[in-house]
Amino acid sequence: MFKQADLAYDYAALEPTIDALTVETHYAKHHATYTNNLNSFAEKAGVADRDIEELLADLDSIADPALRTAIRNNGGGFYNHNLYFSTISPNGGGEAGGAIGEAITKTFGSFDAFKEQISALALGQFGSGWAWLETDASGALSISNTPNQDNPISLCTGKKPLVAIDVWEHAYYLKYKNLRADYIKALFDVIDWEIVDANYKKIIG
Ligand code: MN3
Repeated sequence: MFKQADLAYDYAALEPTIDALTVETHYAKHHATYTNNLNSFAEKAGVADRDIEELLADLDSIADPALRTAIRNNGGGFYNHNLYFSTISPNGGGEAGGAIGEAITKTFGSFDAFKEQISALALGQFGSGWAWLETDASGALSISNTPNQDNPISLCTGKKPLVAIDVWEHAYYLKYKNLRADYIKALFDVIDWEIVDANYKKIIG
C-alpha cells in the first residue's frame, strides 16, 4: 500500500506564489488520484508491497504491458508529487546553501546559472512533464527534463531527483494561465533548500 505524503503546510501557505485552490486541487485531487490508481494497479500486478523507488527502477519486472504502463504513469505521479510537495514550503526561496549549495556552484558555476539552465529545461519541456535537479550516488549533480510522469528513476538513469519542477498545466494554470515562464520563476520563491540539502546528504551518505 502506497501512502500519499502528508502536506506539511496549509493549502493557502504558498500564497502568493501558488494559490490555495491550485495547491488543494493538485494535492487532494491529482496527487490523490495518482496514489489511488497506483494502489489499485499495484494490487493487480502483485507489487503493492514494494518500495516505490525500487519498483520504478524495475518496471520491466511487470510482465503485463498495460499494467506496466499504468504503474509507470501512476507510480511516477505518486512519487513525483511526494517529492514536489515536500520540497516546497512557506520557508522556501533564496539561494541554496549547505552541501547542495556548494555542489550547485561547483557544477553550474553559480546559483543563478543553475536557475537559468533548469528553468530553460522546464520551459522547453513540450507538453506535460517535469524538470529535475538530480544526483548520482557520488553526489554529482545534473539537470534533465522528462515527459508525462517519467522521472530519472523510472528512466533508469542511475540518478535520483532532488528538485522537481512540475510543468503540467494543472500545476499553474489557475493563476498563471499560459505563462509557464512566470510560474517557473515564482516557484523558486518556495523551493525549500534546507529540505533539499537534507535529502541530498541522505542520498550521498
Ligand atoms: Mn502535478
